[in-house]
Amino acid sequence: GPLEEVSLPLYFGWFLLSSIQDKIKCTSMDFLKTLDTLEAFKKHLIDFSGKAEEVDLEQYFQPTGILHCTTKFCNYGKAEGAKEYAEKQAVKDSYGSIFNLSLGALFVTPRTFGARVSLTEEQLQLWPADADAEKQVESVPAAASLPLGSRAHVTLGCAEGVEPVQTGIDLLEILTLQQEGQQGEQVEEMELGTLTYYGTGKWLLNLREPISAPACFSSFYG
Ligand code: ACK
Repeated sequence: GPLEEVSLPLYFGWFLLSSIQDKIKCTSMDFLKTLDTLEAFKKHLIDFSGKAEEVDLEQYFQPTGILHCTTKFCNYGKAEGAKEYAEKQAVKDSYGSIFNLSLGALFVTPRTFGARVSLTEEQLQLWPADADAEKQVESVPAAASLPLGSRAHVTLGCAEGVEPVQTGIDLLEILTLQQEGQQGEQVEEMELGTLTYYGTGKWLLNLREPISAPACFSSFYG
């Protein structure tokens, strides 16, 4: 019936607890502020904004709501595999439980700003079985050969007119370059970690100390 049809959420995921949300927002804003001032960043500004003019990254990326790591985008049941995912035993068992997510890197592209999440074996149980299909992003064909869970991320901000779904795609692009053996250009040792440039506006900061983020596995209806 119609009730069943609306009983599936927009997405399932881990929702960061509010104390850690504040910490991550501070850390990520500090990072943007620093990135903005680096000569290396200014040198590649044209890739980033299409203009050689300065950008204020803190303004450039707009917040996209509650910080979370999407596991399964269900689109209220319209997405492929949504029902199967919701019925998984691991999903039912873990619903409402707290997990510790490990945020190992921050990344910036002309479109999105995000944090990479490294999932544990236990957390991968909640990663959708059709994630391989999800990795088959048209723009990143090589992403299909990346390990399960590679797309896991927290969206920290999007450029104007960019949808949050882009953040995971941008991450897959960077990981694909790494897997293909592209070392990138190590540009800076920052207090937070090592900053690498992967070309065409793609920046990755490997955090010296991963951020451990407590998060509740739940769903969002909107
Ligand atoms: O930042 P995100 O992970 O990217 O969180 C939001 C959330 O679902 C609500 O929009 C993500 N999202 C949207 N569309 C898709 C999709 N087709 N595949 C995977 N994740 C998606 C978006």
